[in-house]
Amino acid sequence: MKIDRIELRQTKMELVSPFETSLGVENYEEHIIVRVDSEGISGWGEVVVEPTPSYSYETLTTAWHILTDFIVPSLVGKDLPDLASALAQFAWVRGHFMARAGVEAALADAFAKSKGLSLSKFLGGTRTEVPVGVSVGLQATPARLVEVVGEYLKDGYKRIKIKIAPGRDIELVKAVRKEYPDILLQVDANSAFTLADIDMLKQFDDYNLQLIEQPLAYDDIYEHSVLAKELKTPLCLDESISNVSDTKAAIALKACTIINIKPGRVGGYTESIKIHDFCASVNIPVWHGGMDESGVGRGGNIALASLPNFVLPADLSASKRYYKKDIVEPEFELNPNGTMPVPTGPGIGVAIDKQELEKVTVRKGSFKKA
Ligand code: OSB
Ligand code: MG
Repeated sequence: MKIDRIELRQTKMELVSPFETSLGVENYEEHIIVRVDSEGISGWGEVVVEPTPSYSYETLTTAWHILTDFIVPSLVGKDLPDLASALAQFAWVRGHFMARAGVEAALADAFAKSKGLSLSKFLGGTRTEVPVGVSVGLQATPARLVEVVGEYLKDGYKRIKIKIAPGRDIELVKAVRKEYPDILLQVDANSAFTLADIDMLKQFDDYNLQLIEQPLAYDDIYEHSVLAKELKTPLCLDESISNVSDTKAAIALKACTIINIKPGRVGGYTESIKIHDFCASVNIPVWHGGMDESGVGRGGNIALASLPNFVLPADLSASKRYYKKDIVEPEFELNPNGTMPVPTGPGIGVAIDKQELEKVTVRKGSFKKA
């Protein structure tokens, strides 16, 4: 496929409600939408950066720089037979996983469309629907959290993840469990604790949690292995895992028994599938995380989450859980059984709402071979 043009759009979309985590509060999501035009086909991807280097070191500015100065010039004008040969053009770029993943997503969408395949089939997916849950931010009070959880359960979500932070931790779990003793429940700390918090963390063992996500430092594996020995609740790593090598280290050290996969965090679908396959080979379940994507990223994520070892419910909720109006058509909606349907049309399987995309665009660049 000849890469005729690449377009980048920095977008700003207002969340339906502020999303607070131990990292801070977000009112908007600001991402970069990538469009790859090739021989009459457009492939779409999403760079899931945030404005600040908090969850990851990448920011909107670093991603724009890496994309426009290195990755995009390595592709435009080239005739590339397959996804692997396209990725090889910028494999020399170290790190900058979100920037790379957004471009891989757009390329994969274009290659899948050129073969008339859904992205799910193109990536090796086997499911027709994906079990999903919802990630619930910190709320003003435990009572308000219980109310918000109740609303999501009413919407049909079968698994609830709550964000925790120092001083807003075990009390939140107690409050939710009191009202909902039997739901699938898990917590995510986004690296807010240290081993000094071990006595508090041990208390989670009394509340039948599916897992505790990333309690300790974002770049740590060893201390998680120390903590894991002390807890009955399974540990899951998010921020600490950037590639399949980290995955092997974490599993060998028994730092976790579950892995959260986000293509943006690990540099794309190809690395995600390596992690998925390795985990399957050693009986470690994985689940698909989320970065509050628009429908562009969500479509790709759902396709990836249709691979067989994504067994725990994903952080891939309906469009309306995040945005008043999504930038794809149709928007993503929950099935009555609490799953998300895997689109069967070519590529990500949803159309881009060009008018809505234009409305949320704050910066645009179009790149062709000079
Ligand atoms: O830690 O999983 C996380 C969103 C932004 C950054 C980090 C995380 C999250 C979420 C949201 O939990 C998951 C979603 O997209 O619903
Ligand atoms: Mg997380």
